[in-house]
Amino acid sequence: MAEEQVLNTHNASILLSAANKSHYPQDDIPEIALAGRSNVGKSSFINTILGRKNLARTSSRPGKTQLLNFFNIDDKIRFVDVPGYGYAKVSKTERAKWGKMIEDYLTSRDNLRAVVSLVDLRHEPSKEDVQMYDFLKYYEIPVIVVATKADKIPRGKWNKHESMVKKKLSFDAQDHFIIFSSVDKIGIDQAWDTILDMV
Ligand SMILES: Nc1nc2c(ncn2[C@@H]2O[C@H](COP(=O)(O)OP(=O)(O)OP(=O)(O)O)[C@@H](O)[C@H]2O)c(=O)[nH]1
Ligand SMILES: [Mg+2]
Repeated sequence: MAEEQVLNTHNASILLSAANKSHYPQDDIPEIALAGRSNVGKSSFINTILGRKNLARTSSRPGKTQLLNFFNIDDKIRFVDVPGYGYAKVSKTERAKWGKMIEDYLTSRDNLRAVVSLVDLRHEPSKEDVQMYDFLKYYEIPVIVVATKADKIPRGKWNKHESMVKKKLSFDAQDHFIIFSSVDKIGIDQAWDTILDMV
């Protein structure tokens, strides 16, 4: 998509929640999925770039989002909010179900154009963050790494933290990297430019 103007970002709504393929929307609308550990700020990212307070539900209770939530943006793009990983208090059975749901979606969804992989700019990426990035690279799914919660770090340290995150991920210089904050509204334009380039 060429210009952000072609998309009315105010025209956004939750379309459906799905646990498996049979419930995915059946059309050709491009999708951008959001992945990241529980509580990293995936739902906040969706709300923030759409300028909405609570379209995608956010919570301080991790592990709340259990289904793939499909958001319709002006009938032109969809965001797919994926339940977070790394929440300790989840049973083995639940975790396995989660894994299959995500893997099915990421490896077989023709509509998928890119995954926004969220990490916390404050910390070294977790083992699971690295696994997710490796998984996306293995399947050659375009990745946009969004390092969020930048408001929690002084600007003068952003570069250092960016290098730390990239190093731990063995970041591929061909991928996109965006510093973001839902609190201070940082990185919104860059996120839209990147997303619209990929759909
Ligand atoms: N300071 C700060 N807090 C944030 C930011 N983004 C999200 N949060 C907070 O982090 C918590 C989790 O945010 P969510 O958006 O619900 O996280 P999530 O990744 O959707 O979590 P799950 O749905 O459980 O996987 C909430 O308390 C948010 O207010 C940010 O950029 N800065
Ligand atoms: Mg969420």
